[in-house]
Amino acid sequence: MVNRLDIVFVHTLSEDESNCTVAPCDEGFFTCHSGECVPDKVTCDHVLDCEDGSDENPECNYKDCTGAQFTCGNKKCIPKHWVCDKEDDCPDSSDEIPSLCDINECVDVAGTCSQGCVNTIGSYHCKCNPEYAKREDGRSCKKRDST
Ligand SMILES: [Ca+2]
Ligand SMILES: [Ca+2]
Repeated sequence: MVNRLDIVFVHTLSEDESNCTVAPCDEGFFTCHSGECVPDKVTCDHVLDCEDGSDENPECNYKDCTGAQFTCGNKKCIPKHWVCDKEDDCPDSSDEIPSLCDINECVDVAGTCSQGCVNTIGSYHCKCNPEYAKREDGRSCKKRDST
C-alpha cells in the first residue's frame, strides 16, 4: 500500500514539471502525462491506469520484495508460490511467463512421445532410438528400413 503522503508527493512532483500543458485534474485525481485523470489511489498500485503508464512512475516508492517474495515486472511483490500457478497475480503476467513457467511436456503430458522426449523452454521435441526414424506426426517412431 502507498500511504496518502506518497501520493501527494507524486502529484506535487508532476505538477512542478515545466512545459506541462495538460490541465490538472480535479482534487483527488492524478493527471496522467497523457492528460487523462485517474483517481489518486490508483497511482503506484502496480497497475497501469494511465494510457501512457505515467501513474506508475519513477517517483513511486515501491518496496523491495523479501526473499520469500517474487518481484513482478511491475515491481509488485507476490508470494513465491504464486509464481507459475496459472494465475496472473502481478497482474502484468510476469509471474506466468513461459521462460519462468516451462511445462515439462515429457513428464506432465502422457504419451507425448513414443520413445525419447526432449523438453525445451516453452516446447518439446521427440527423439527416436538409433534404429528408428520419426514418423510424420513428430511423436511416434518407426523402425528404419534395414535395406
Ligand atoms: Ca496504477
Ligand atoms: Ca501466478
